[in-house]
Amino acid sequence: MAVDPAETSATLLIDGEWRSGASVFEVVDPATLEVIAKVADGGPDDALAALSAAVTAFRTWREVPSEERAATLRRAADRIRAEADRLAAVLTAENGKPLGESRGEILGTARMLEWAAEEGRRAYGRVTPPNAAGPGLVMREPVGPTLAISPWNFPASMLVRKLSLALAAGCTVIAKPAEQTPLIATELIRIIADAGLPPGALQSITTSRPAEVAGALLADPRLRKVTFTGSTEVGLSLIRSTDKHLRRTSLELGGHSPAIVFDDADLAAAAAGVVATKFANAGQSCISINRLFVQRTALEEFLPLVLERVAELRVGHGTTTGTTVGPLIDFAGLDKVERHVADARKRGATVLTGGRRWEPGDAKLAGAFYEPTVLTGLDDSMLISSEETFGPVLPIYAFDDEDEVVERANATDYGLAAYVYSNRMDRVLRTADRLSFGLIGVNDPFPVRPELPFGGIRNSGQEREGGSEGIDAYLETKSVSVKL
Ligand code: TXE
Repeated sequence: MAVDPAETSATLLIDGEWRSGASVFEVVDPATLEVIAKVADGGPDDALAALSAAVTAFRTWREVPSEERAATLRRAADRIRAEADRLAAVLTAENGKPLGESRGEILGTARMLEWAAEEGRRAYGRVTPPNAAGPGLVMREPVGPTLAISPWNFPASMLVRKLSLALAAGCTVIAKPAEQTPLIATELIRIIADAGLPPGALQSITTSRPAEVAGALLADPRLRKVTFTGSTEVGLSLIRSTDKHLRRTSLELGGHSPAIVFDDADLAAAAAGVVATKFANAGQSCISINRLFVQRTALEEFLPLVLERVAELRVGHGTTTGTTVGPLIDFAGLDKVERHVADARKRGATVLTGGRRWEPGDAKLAGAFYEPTVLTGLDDSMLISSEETFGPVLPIYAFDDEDEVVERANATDYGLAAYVYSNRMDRVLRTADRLSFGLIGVNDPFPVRPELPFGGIRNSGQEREGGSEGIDAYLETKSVSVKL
């Protein structure tokens, strides 16, 4: 997709004004490595100007009735739906995922905005039974100016999840989109800001220097909240940044999701489900399956079903009709995938399909493509068994009984998503109870809905996005004791 650089260089939204930076950085199509745009490279001074505007805007935005805040978010949702095709094309151009996935992600942001609008109106407090002197009130108030740092893998949904809930709660937001995918973030921020936000309520700093920009904001106690989706390493550094000034911190980090297929499951549906989860976004998802446990008694029947589904996948440019697996975001991502597969091979794993870079047969497709890969013969000591691969590789492990598989599935430092395939209610309920993860999909490849809290435990994060817990992440609780 050709994007006119002149149109995209003013991508800093500060105090209601779109500004250019002192310099620009390039955005590439990860499938072809062609430069598709140049965007403003914001720095610490831009970020601090945005923070001052966010502090001022907070005084007024928090006083706007929740009904009006909700109406603004709903207007943005309508606009996003009306422009879904155009927005999907922008997302695919800089992220590489197939257009259908991009469209689904864009439509999901509209649903999230509507959910946040509704939840903002339900940010109730409570009244306690009076004591001898009078009642007690529990009041909720917005946390304050918030920094929202979002990643490139779901650059639309991860961004909107954060800013919709924050704005609905009455917070003001400075968005810091990932450097690989600033275009879709800028488009969405423009739509949401234009839906009726006052200057400074929503701002955006595109930058190629995330540590510097975030560092300037995090050093300033006026920033009251940071919400982050990305690597566990950066997430931990954000926690450390609160050692001088405590501030609310929501983290959505890496994952290492197990999926368990019991022998009583509908095996064809389970095969379709695990392949859908695994290869969505070329495996670059925090809820992607990293370990697929199949009951030994079902393995012989199940493996061909999985391989059939994998054979149907089509690697290519995200805009080509029929593509189901796009490129990895960059060659650093590809290196990690190759390292994991090489280590598994060296230690005795078998490659059932894939296991190498994809050869496009088209010189224009110079990006980091990898063939959809299925591995067996794995053991729990391999790199792939404990580190997040973030690529199109499905490792399959055999297990014998429920107690064993639950213990192995839980043996990870991460705790975001887990999947169970079974038609036995007792198994489903017992396993869902015993799996120690923030989200569990039961016969469901995508256990993500605005109504359900999304987030992980252990090194996968803290706080939740979505559900009624989602708005709590942007509210403080205040107790008022009344003496009449
Ligand atoms: O993440 P980073 P990367 C995992 C996944 C992936 C690995 C590395 O395993 O392979 O992390 O990906 C911003 N202060 N996930 O390098 O660097 C950055 O600009 C403040 C899981 O892309 O964490 C971007 O906006 N911000 C994941 C965001 O952090 C900083 C999504 C994510 O980038 C910063 C992405 C700093 N010092 C990666 N350094 C998920 N949970 O879905 C970078 N950033």
